[in-house]
Amino acid sequence: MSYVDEIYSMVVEKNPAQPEFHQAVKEVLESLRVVIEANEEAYRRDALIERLVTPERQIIFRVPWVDDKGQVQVNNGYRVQYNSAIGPYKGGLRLHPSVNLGIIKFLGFEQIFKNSLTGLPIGGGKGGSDFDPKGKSDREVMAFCQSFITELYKYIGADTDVPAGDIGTGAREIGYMYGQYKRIKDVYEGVLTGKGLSYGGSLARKEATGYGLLYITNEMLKCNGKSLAGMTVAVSGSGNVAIYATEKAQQLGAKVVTVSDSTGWIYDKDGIDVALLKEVKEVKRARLTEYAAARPSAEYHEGKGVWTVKVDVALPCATQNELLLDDAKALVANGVTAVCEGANMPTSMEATEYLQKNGVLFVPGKAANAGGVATSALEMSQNSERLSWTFEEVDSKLQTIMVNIFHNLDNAAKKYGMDGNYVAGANIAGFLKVAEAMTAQGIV
Ligand code: NDP
Ligand code: 2IT
Repeated sequence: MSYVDEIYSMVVEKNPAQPEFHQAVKEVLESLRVVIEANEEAYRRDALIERLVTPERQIIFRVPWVDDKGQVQVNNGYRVQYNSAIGPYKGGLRLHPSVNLGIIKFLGFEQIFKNSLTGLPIGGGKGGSDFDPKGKSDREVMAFCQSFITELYKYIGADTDVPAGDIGTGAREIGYMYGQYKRIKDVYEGVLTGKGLSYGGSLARKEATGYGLLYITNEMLKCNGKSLAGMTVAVSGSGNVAIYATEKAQQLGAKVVTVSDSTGWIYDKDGIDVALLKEVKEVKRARLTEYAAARPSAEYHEGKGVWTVKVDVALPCATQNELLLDDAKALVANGVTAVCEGANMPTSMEATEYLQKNGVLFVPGKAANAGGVATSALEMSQNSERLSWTFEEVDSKLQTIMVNIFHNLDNAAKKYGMDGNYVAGANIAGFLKVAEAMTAQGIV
């Protein structure tokens, strides 16, 4: 059996019932096969790939909190500190009922390569809880966040591990967590990113993931002789990533005709009204039915369906495995040009392969959504120097980073004989830097 196949079998055997984690490892290892086989002897001797797929540390803890009725609730908390070869652990905290160890490990594993691709000194980590902020009062969310940090504070720090937002964790949650960390540790440090602007947050962090997705999409289309201006776009999700992807796509001259949430989706033939979407989702924390009720040009549909709409570009920005083989077939049948992932692993492997085989330009999440964590690293820099940069400064650095990421993965794909395969390019380029740092630092 080849080294790659051995490692994949070991991962499946040692980590049962974690299908998303297996999927993430499989996708990366398949891309790395050519690199690993060329260095097999040294990597085997150093067990480099075994170390790469095994988290440095996994923390699982109880999170008790009291709801508004006086009832004690108990959730599970997680932080997987995956790889610190190139910097302190960095990655978001997901608050969603579907969270379990396998989900956090898949996200943490992806984060290693994503963070490497940014070119900034950040290692990979991820955390979260099966707590569902939806439908909870602000006081309940605060009670949960304070209890979560009362345990997690022991393991994080500005130079150790710097969590941030992800699904269900936005400015409100980061604020409550930051306050509790400061109260316990009595230090004012950049231990979390995505903070509010009045207490150390960075301008443009809120917009960064969605904007970054469009910067890389735009560059990729340009390098393939196409232009985003005038194109029609389908976005899924209606959270942080989806909202700012929609905003930037429209600023760049495209028309976004869909958004979705976990109950339904919108088709808006006139293009999504971003101000209204922000009002419904960011201010009222309401469902998309409210968007449809306020917008005559919008149709609301229950369930899934954004990938059935005829578009030039598809941007999955909700969650993992939301774009499956049948969705890929529908997109191809409708003549889609590009699919770029705003979410983490939204496209299944079968769907990705189908899109690539049918000539669709495909940029994977670990490259396409890296603008969020890259801007988090810029927030860390500002906190360290105790200064705040302007929106334009941060946004211009973000643009440069996203353009560089595209050229890095494009060049890596070409160098290894897989021209245009941006999945392979992203995995290889992300891996090589981490592997070199791990090798240089000895067996740790
Ligand atoms: P939000 O919580 O702001 O929004 C998530 C959106 O996706 C909501 O519209 C939500 O609908 C929908 N969604 C979530 N889970 C499901 C599900 N199981 N089925 C259907 N719809 C679902 O999260 P973000 O926008 O921050 O994150 C979206 C994706 O982007 C995630 O994959 C995240 O890991 C990734 N990402 C986020 C970054 C960031 O900076 N925030 C950076 C890089 C990647 P509903 O409200 O109904 O649940
Ligand atoms: O998946 C991700 O990259 C994020 N949720 C952002 C992580 C961060 O540290 O900003």
